[in-house]
Amino acid sequence: MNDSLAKNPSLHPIRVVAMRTGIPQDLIRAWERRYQAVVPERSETGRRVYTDQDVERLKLLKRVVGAGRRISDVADLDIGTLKTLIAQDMSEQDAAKPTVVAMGAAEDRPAQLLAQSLLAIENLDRQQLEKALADAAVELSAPHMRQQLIVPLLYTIGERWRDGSLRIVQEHMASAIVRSTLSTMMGRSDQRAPKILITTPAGQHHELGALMAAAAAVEAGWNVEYLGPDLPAEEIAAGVRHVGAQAVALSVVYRDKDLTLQAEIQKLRSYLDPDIPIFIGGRAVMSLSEALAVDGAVFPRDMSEFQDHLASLGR
Ligand code: B12
Repeated sequence: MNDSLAKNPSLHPIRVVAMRTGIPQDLIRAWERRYQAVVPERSETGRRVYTDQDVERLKLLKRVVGAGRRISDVADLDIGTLKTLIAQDMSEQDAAKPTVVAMGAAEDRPAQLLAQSLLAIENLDRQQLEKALADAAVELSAPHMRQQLIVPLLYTIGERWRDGSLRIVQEHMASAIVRSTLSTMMGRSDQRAPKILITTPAGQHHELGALMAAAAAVEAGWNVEYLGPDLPAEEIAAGVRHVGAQAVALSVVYRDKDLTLQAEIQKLRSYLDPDIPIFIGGRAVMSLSEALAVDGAVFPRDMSEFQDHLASLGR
């Protein structure tokens, strides 16, 4: 590595900062982008480099935010003031309930953001929905944002669409904004990492699960080739060969009654090298996993199990 990172032991890449502070990389970047909570230097190759002071600052910010304060209120405080705040919060912890109440409020945040998002969708208010999701990206870690906000939001939209209390136009607006939020959350892959190709099989038009899987795979350290939805087996196999992917992940959200899906998965298996695993997830998989079971098909129960598989494969 021919840049300042390798030469200076008191400068750290974002991966190390995330490990030392316990703050996910995307949240560190969001705090920087939106609030300039830390402003890292760039290495000669353009990567963010953080000083020991940045690391300390982030640890302190994490503590004050954990005690219920909003990052927007504290991001520009200096290290001394942050330490004073923490000391005050700690000394008042026994006597006063506010810290506990504030932490409770922080824990309810996904529920508040969900309510705001639904209201914005009801009102067809694009800006409000974008704002709720942007706030969530700053305040929640990426996995929490997906599991505690985006997934419940999509399920609620589905229920309300079915019972007629939301219109298709409202669902479409929400899907479009969630789609672009998830694409942003996916971030950039490490080009040297092992490759995984992610898509949905032919006939499956729901792509948000595939995008969530893509973001999870990037977080697990894989180089993701994301191809959007509705791809025939021949094209998936051509894509795998072209980019040299070592694994494929498919999202299956719609439980269609015809047998297209089963046939597509079987074709894909026959086109791919036998040691390339095919991960299949999505709400329709539970009831279809027997029908879709081909050699090398893996049905992770959730995203973290998917990430565990990727971690052991990538070693
Ligand atoms: C948005 C939406 C649409 C949008 C999709 C837009 C887009 N760009 O993706 C559009 C308008 C295209 C659409 C179309 C249709 N939809 Co629709 N749609 C939805 C809605 C509201 C959200 C879908 C979604 O993204 N869900 C979130 C997903 C990601 O959740 P999930 O599958 O549980 O996934 C979780 C895990 O399983 C995992 N996961 C997902 N994928 C993967 C992959 C891997 C590898 C791993 C490890 C994990 C994993 O991660 C998620 C998080 O935990 C759902 C409601 C719902 N409950 O999902 C209805 C829903 C799925 N749709 C439904 C229907 C009926 C349709 C249509 C038939 C409507 C129509 N008459 O045309 C078509 C079918 C299109 C097709 N052939 O695929 C039904 C499906 C019923 C069924 N039989 O399966 C639902 C459930 C609505 C309902 N309540 O009835 N839809």
